[in-house]
Amino acid sequence: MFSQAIVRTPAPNFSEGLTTSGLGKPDYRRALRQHDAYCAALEHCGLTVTKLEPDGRYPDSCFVEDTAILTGRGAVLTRPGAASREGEVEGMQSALTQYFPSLREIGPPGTLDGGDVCEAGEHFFIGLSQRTNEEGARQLAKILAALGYRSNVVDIKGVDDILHLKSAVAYLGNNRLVVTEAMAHRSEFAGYELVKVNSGDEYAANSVRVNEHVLVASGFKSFEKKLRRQGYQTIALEMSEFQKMDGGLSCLSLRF
Ligand code: CIR
Repeated sequence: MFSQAIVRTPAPNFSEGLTTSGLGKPDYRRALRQHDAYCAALEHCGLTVTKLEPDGRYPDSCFVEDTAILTGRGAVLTRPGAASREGEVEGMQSALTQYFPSLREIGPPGTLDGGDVCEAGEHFFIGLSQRTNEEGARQLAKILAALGYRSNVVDIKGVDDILHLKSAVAYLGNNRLVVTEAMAHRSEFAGYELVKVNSGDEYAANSVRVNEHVLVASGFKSFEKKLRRQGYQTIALEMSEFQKMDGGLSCLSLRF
């Protein structure tokens, strides 16, 4: 069960962040409204939400998930793979120390984005991507092992159109993973029950289980129905302005 979330309000220069989506420039006012609705949904799921101030030095800083890995046994500060995002970690460090007094960290030449790390109970999948390199993954695996967790890497560098592992994989609990078609046949996920998103609906894969609910991006009715048929209570959230910046639901918060 999660009881807390940390988010950072998008800064007015949010549209100057990194993106490959080709979906156009996000509307700042609408992004703020979508962010408010996201925070309200987390509160509805029972979490206390800490909202950090917008930080215009880093236009991508609302995507807080990339700056840290939080586990039940300790936390790790990342070293984001995009140079423009490296400085975001410092701000997260000060927000996290009250909850996690001894923070571990990923050091150079390792790089790792939190979006590449998918927790599945006692196991962690670590994506190797354009942002997370082998050294970053190796350092994280070592830290996780010291905390008593298992992990393995999932190389996604050859998978088209995904920024991070969690763009295509989400853990629902009870040995169940949401996956896109591209990930459904990967040997790393054999042994899990797979909930597939339809081809064309890939953006829906980045869903987030939060206590009794699953947050899903709005506009993917058939995926939402599939989750409901499996007994999940879903909350659909408008994400259009974050999608334009390559962001999904999970990246907007750190949950613990
Ligand atoms: C970036 O390219 O870093 C941001 N514009 C989007 C980061 C999304 N983060 C995530 O999916 N964990």
